[in-house]
Amino acid sequence: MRIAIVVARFNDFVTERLLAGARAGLTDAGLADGDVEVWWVPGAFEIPLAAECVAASGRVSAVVCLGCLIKGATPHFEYIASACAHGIMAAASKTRIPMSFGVLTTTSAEEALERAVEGRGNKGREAAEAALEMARLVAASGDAR
Ligand code: DLZ
Repeated sequence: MRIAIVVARFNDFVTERLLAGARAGLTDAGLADGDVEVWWVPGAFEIPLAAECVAASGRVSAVVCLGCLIKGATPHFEYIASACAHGIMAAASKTRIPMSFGVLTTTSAEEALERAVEGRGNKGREAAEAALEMARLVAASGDAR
């Protein structure tokens, strides 16, 4: 199985940790480093298009989407968060490739860091596990690529 991770650079002091958690989750599930491709994008707003592009390439069974929106620092937080969530769902529906939502929406940097701890509780790891579960489900349904 090959998996893509699309990760936003904005707030990379958090997203780097989400990426590490996602990579650890995929490694623990038996994937080799070579089975994982990482796409960096500027911010959460750009995640859906990159996720759709990599899904449409036919190379991957699922896409893990990682980002971090911090309300205090982002006046148009709701717009970006909503566009990101709806865009990811639309991209998954269009390509029929599962995409998981590991995009934090918090009120402070402290809250975000709490969700990016090492090990269990890291939302990047949880998003990777969800993507794998969905990829297996889609494969079992006979709709696998
Ligand atoms: C512009 C912006 C702001 C203010 N805040 C965030 C954020 O908290 N998290 C995030 O991932 N991206 C943010 N961005 C950047 C937008 O997602 C996008 O990259 C830019 O508006 C350029 O299209």
